[in-house]
Amino acid sequence: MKNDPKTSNPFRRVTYISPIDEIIDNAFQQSQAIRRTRIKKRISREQKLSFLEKDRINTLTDELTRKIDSIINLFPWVEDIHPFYQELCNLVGSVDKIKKVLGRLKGMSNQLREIEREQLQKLNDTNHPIVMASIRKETGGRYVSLVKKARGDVKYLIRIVKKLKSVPDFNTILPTIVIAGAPNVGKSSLVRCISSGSPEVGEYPFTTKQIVFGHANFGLTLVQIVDTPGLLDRPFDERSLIELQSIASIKHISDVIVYMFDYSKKAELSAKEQNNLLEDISNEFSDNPTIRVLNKVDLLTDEQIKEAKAEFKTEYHVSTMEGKGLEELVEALKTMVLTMLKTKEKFKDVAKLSISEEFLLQEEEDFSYDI
Ligand SMILES: Nc1nc2c(ncn2[C@@H]2O[C@H](COP(=O)(O)OP(=O)(O)O)[C@@H](O)[C@H]2O)c(=O)[nH]1
Ligand SMILES: [Mg+2]
Repeated sequence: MKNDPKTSNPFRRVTYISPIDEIIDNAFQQSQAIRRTRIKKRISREQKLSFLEKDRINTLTDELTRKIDSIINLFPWVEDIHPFYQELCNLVGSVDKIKKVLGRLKGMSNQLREIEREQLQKLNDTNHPIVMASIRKETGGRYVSLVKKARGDVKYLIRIVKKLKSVPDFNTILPTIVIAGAPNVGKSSLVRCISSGSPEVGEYPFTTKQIVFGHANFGLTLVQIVDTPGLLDRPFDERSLIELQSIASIKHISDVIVYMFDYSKKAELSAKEQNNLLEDISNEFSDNPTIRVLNKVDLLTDEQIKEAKAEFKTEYHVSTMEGKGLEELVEALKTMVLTMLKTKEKFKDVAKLSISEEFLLQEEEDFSYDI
């Protein structure tokens, strides 16, 4: 499931897009490397030269169109990708422009073939060696002036892929737990603590901070857990349009929000600011249930934990540093996710998640979370 381009980051499969100048240089090198006609028959010198020039033109055209077509084929079909990844495209560029650019490249590839037909026809009409060489040179000239026009377009695609490749491989159909809270509350630490394997470190295209992204095995399904540095950690009214758009993109994949509080002396935001931020997030993610977690209890006295509980109305009290309270939190998350599997529209296609039908048909009463 992880490598299915329909559910994972579609930009990861784009291996390499050659810049236009590299495509041109390679094509000319290949074409110029042909020194002798590959036709062995006993034919006149003029005919041999004519075959040689044809070979060179063919090679040049093939190399150019092959490379340009490979860009078109390698690039994800933006209309088909998940809205989450479409929004990311619109953050670093625009889906409309990508479509236009790919359309222009397709047109260019066809034009090269047309020019080739014309020029080969001209070659057939002469048996003068100097004219033949000049037809081949003219073909190269026409190709270069045409293909160079795509320099900016290809650079644009390279830029998009570069930015979107570093986004973690979010699976768009797995249940997703998003960790929010002020800077330094312990979001990344929590992802590390509750992930089964070693989490991936990546970037959203719109933040310079690293995000930590992991998976946890909840028995009947894998879930993905992701933190949100620089996004869900400040009051919303201080945000730029791009940040708001970024937050909107996360809404496409999030199912549960874990909001973390810090009541220790190290807290970056005051208690009031942390509560305000939670309010902003709850409003924005109104479709997602929120679990309130107090972290860093190792730094607090019992009295302070009580105060924090009253201040933040927290349900779980943990220390990611000492591993305290995490089992209870994970159990609560499991319960929430498993209930969602049964009820949420997003998960109705059970086959994709490899959850047994039997499980989904069970009555709520004999539902066992002990998995
Ligand atoms: N004492 C204590 N420190 C913690 C705990 N959890 C995280 N930290 C520390 O808080 C800092 C920020 O943690 P991090 O996970 O990077 O926070 P993020 O910015 O929300 O992702 C790091 O220095 C962690 O070691 C905890 O439970 N107790
Ligand atoms: Mg972090």
